[in-house]
Amino acid sequence: RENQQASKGTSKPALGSRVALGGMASAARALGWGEGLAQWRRVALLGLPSLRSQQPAPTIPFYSTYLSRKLRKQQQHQAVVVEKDRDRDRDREPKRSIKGLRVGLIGAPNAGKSALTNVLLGRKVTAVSGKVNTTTSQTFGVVTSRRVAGHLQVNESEQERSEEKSNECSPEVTTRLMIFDTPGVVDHKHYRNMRQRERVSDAYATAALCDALVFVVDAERQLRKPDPRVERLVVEYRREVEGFGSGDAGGQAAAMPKSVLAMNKVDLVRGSRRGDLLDLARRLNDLGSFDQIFMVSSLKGTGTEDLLAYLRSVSVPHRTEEAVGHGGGAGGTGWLSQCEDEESSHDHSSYAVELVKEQVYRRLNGEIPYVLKIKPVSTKFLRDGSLRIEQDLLVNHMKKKKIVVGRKGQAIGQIGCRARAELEKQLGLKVHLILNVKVRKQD
Ligand SMILES: Nc1nc2c(ncn2[C@@H]2O[C@H](COP(=O)(O)OP(=O)(O)OP(=O)(O)O)[C@@H](O)[C@H]2O)c(=O)[nH]1
Ligand SMILES: [Mg+2]
Repeated sequence: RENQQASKGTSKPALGSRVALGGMASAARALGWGEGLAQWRRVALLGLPSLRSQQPAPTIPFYSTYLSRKLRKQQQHQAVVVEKDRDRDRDREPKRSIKGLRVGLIGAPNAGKSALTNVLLGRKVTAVSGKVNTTTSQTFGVVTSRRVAGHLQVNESEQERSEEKSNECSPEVTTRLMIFDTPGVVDHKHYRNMRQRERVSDAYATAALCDALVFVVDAERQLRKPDPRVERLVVEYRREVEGFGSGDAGGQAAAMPKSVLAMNKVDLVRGSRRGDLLDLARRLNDLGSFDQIFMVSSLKGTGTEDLLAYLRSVSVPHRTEEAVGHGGGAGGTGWLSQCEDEESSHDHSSYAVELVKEQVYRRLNGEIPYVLKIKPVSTKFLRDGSLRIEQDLLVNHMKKKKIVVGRKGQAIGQIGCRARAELEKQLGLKVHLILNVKVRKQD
């Protein structure tokens, strides 16, 4: 096509060879040689790749020497121009640096790890409920912030990011925090069953891959009725994490991870009891020797900004974004490229499961939330842009099915309504959520 354009005299001289041939073709047409020369031009074109790769031009005696010399000259000239352009762009681009940190939230069941994860991420990624062991496997989310000329922007969209790039010459630092929520941990003596053992292993194994650990404690509970099991965990969790080792050879996680104590639920501590928080902090620090201690409320969002600022400040620097894209190199920060692609461990389908699960834990009592399995059936976008999600809620007995459905379908109706509302809020689209309650076949 370019040759045809060239012969019409409309194309830009991108490749010297093509212009030369196009010129020959139009000259031939002017002389009335027509088809014969067009044919010959096709033969010449077939020889071009070898000219481009600077091999000696084959077979076509008439102008091959002239052509290859001319081509080579033009190619050299173009290479110089491209190199100059690249240098100029590099000088003009703002100095960019990228930092990252994998943060594992760890602690006893119900301490508020999931609630704190969601607050740090600024969106709901993991289920929160008042029941213990709501989280059964690790979940992560990524929070990206950029500091451009001293201004902090958190989780900005791609569009904003590219607009910002035109703001040249301002130094910018991108920080990605990959925040992992983990199942609640208990010490070995308190394993109730194999599933709990697996959950605890999952939590420690995740923590072992992190560069910083946030040990979350329910401060109000610990003040009201100090729990010796939690104190034991504070003493032992580091050893447990080290026991799982780091699979990231040569990575940052091979170094001792930073450890932070987050005293959560401080909003529940009122009046004179607030002074006791300092004593509790001192006592826990004696047991766990933390790098920093923060008093936070995941419910009200207080103190969480300070925690985020600290995590950003201890993030591991990386040279350039290019290096991140190539697996991280010696810094062991290859995981940062995963962060670029994935904002969280969920796709739409698993995210819907998480939000339905949250409502199941909130609405149903006893053993039902623990025996109920949620199985995604289908997730698809409809023509009007809305999302249709269908899930099966499987229980192991007819009686339990009746409880999940509720009188006149009230229970399942409420679960569905609330989960759908939360999904719509979080995803920003219309959602049709279909929940089927079924008795699963006994294995
Ligand atoms: N008042 C108050 N309640 C909180 C706070 N953080 C969490 N909660 C509540 O504590 C309960 C447990 O919170 P989760 O975030 O699910 O606790 P978790 O540590 O993830 O629990 P597991 O997943 O079971 O290990 C929920 O009812 C939360 O609403 C807080 O800062 N203040
Ligand atoms: Mg949880």
